[in-house]
Amino acid sequence: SRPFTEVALFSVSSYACQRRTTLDNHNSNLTDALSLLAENAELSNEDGRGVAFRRAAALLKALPTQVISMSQLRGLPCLGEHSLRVIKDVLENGVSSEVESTKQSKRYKALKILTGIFGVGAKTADRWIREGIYNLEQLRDSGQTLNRAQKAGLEHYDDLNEPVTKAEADAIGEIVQKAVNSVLPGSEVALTGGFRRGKLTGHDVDFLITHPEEGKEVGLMPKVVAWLESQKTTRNSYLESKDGPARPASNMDRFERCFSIFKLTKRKEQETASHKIWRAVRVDLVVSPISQFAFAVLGWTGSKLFERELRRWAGHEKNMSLSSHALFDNTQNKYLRATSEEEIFAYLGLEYIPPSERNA
Ligand code: DGT
Ligand code: MG
Repeated sequence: SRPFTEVALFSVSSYACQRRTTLDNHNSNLTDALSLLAENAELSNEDGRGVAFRRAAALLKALPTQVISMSQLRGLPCLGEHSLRVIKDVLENGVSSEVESTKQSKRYKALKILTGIFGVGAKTADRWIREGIYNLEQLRDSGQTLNRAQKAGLEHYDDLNEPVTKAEADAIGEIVQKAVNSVLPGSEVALTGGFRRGKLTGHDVDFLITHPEEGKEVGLMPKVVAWLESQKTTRNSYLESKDGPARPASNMDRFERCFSIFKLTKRKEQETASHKIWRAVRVDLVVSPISQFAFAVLGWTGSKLFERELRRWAGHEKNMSLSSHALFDNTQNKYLRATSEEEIFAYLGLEYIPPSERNA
């Protein structure tokens, strides 16, 4: 038996999709530090470093208790040299010097501010910084040409950087349901993204739309958007802006997708001194044919790292290719059909992980 002074050692699977990661995180002091460095790497187009920090943070999120000593981490996967250095710093000094200096850096501050604009990604922000633009005032004064999404992003900057609550997500869900039912009765709307995982706030609200009859969903998105826009004259909540390219369309995404901004009417008690009776909220709409729906639900529920790990597991461990559309078995050279997330996990040889435990 071990001496009682020894701290518990953890045993953790190496892929995040093999683990159950709930929202209660016993190591937020460590995961906040690593997440900030991940974010900084991603904003600097250093994706490899970003993923390494994200994996390390995800591993710590899955631990059942708080880490108090480096010795507890011995033998654990996903913790690279750099991440271990950051963890050690936080455990010994309360903060990581690298995190502190990143937070203070002019470049990080500018990247945060500029990418906080709807429609502005790391590349655009980087270009602006090189042109001497570090904040919104300098951007406004610079005379830079902004696309439609970016103009809306700048106009509604404060609203869009205010976290969306679950109550707001539900209110928007009702509007989307109404829009979809009006233009194509029988259509179904599913809440995806962070709110499906049980998060209480989010940076946007994600919905997936389908119809039980294959093919009926074709051309649905423009109709939904037109319906939402037609509500502009009423006091109800409506769509303000759409289309992008808010994020570059990856070749994985062949769905009809619409990044949009909703004007959500505030309830009486939420009205502020400014007497603004609505607030802007980001809403991400995706349409999927019913035959791909299970893959789409799985692919859009997240977290982003959980998704990435599922695809890595499929490729490296199962010789399969997983996307938000399908699962292809390279060994059998065929697509594997599924009508539920449970079936997809089973094909992948993984224990089923419910959405609330995909918060890697
Ligand atoms: P949030 O909104 O900050 O609270 O967090 P999430 O988890 O809702 O993240 P979000 O809204 O960026 O994306 C929702 C999920 O959709 C995300 O967990 C993974 C997936 N996703 C996001 N962007 C893409 C994309 O470009 N392609 C694919 N296939 N999936 C994406
Ligand atoms: Mg989201």
